[in-house]
Amino acid sequence: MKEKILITSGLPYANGPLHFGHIAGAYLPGDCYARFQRLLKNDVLYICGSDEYGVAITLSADLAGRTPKEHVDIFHHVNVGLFEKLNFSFDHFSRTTWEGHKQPVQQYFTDLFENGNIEPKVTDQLYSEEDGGFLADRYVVGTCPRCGYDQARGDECPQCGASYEATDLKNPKSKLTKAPLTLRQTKHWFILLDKFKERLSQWIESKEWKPNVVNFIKHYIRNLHPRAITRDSKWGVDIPLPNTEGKVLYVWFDAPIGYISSTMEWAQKIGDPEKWKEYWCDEKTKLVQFIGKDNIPFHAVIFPAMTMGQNQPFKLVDELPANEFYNLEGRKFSKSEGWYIDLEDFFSRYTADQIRYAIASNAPESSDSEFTWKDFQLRCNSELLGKYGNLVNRVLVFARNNCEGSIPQTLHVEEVDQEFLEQIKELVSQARESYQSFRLRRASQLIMELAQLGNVYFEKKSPWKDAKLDATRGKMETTIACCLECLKALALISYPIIPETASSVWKMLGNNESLETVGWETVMNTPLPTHQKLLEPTILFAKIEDEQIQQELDKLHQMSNTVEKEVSYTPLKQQIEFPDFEKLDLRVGIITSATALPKSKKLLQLQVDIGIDVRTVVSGISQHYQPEELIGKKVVVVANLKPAKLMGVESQGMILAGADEKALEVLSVQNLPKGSVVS
Ligand code: B3M
Ligand code: ZN
Repeated sequence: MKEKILITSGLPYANGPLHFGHIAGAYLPGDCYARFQRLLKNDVLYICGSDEYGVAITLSADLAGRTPKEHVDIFHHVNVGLFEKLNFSFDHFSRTTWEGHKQPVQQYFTDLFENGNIEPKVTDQLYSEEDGGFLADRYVVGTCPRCGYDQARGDECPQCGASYEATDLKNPKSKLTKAPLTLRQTKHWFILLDKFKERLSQWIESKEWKPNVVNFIKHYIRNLHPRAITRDSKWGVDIPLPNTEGKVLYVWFDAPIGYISSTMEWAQKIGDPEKWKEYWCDEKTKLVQFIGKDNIPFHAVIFPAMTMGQNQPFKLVDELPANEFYNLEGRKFSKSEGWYIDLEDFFSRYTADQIRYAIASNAPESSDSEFTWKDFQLRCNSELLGKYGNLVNRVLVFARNNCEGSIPQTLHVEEVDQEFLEQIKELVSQARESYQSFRLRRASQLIMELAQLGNVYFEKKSPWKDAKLDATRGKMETTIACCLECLKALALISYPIIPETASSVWKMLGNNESLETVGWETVMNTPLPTHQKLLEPTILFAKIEDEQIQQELDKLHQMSNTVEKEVSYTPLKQQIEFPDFEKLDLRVGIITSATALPKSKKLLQLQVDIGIDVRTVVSGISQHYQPEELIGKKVVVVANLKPAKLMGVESQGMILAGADEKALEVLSVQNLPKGSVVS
């Protein structure tokens, strides 16, 4: 029976270029799954689109000096371009700024509102005269209520990590205009999520999702409370209520409905405008949503609650394969920190299949994983080229030279051949299982196991020996026919991950119809037709040299080093007169002893010889220096500072040091003798 499968991948924000980290999370697994299900001849619809509203977008548009629309136009096209380069097979890729998106979004709101699941509430929010409105958290900076850091963000402090409401900040200011902010009352609408606790808990019980996903959701459901679904902004879907100017629906309210509106746009595009309902409004549809783990609450709880509380018979998600994070060489991908791969550059040297395979074989399925250039090289050279490419090439070249370039007969099937054919079938069925259960890593392994099986069989049967004598020709032909069966299976099971390569192997075997047209069952149950003409084999993968990988690594480190790090400098103190400065008596002194002060984490007790006398100085540097490394060091001492008691010890001066948040360095001189005056 044909299954109806609606597949979605999380809608990417049109707010910047996607990178391989995103691709590994929500996209490549979705595309491989869609391709696999099409091979099974299921009724597949694969939907995605750009997520184009929200404050994150207006803020980056403002910073870039563009209107939000100009901004999303740019990144929508950039991301569509990337998906094309990676051979993605979406049936439709829409945008939430599409005209038709509004209607279902407003319908959700109206239904929820009329059903008593949405209520307004008046709250105090930060308002800016100068910016002409209320400011969302991301637009606010101020002084951290916990540590006093004066560049704290609207929702959290980068210095001490505190998280709070923007209204808790001291001296809140607009990030853009620096204007001071005041509190004003504003009305917002809240979805009463707590009303759905019971239904959500029951619904989640029936799901056999990954344990970490299910546990996370159960915990999340216990703590549900009303959540604001409107914002003070002009960029978003209008609230379908009177007197709501200057307010729009929150991006996480409209975005998931983008899956539905994208399907509606698809139906219009194919000239059958009602057809979207066959997917969204049919209990028999299987809805599979691919996302990154940070999107779990919205897909597993909030959107399902929204759907439960409105009036259309829309599907709830059936499978939620949420992936962990995928990093780059031990760090998060970050364009602003120069830690990324330039994709234009990447695709000028490597192919979509190479990166698709590298990501799939190391996908962040049960824990975070990462892209490293070394791993990429290894996967491409020893697996794709060394195992897969090698088998395809040696078999096809041999068949051209020895079997008149067509598929030979299998007249001499012996036990080893029979066994080989059985093993092929077994690996193919395991691969099918793996794809079905969203395990791309395992599927990638199986592809290579199958290629290796073929290579070992070819070696073992040594058809080049049998080709020499007429008596053994039949045996050689059987060997090659079996090898070609192996290539056929290899093309089939590798198609979801490396579709371009798989399709060309399939064609080289002389097939005209595409793999998807023929389908998994038929491919496996029908032997390749005897005498079918083989095509000339072409090179599938190029070797990646060590120097190339070294260059990639050098480039990455260079980019990250040249990025100017964002630093906030301590403000300058008030100006002083020269006589004020002259009062200081600074001397070069040699540290003659250094010991830790008991009970103090920071202080060291030093003896410093400044020529005139030897004095005790207590200095707060023990977290940065071992006592031994200080002995003999020539430092600069403030020699006329009034003595002060620190932890019970009289300190007769101070040594100069420079410091930032992390590092501290004592100022020292090289050649001057002790007692020298510093001025
Ligand atoms: N754009 C978040 C993200 O890219 C968001 C997903 C929306 S799915 C409806 O992580
Ligand atoms: Zn702080």
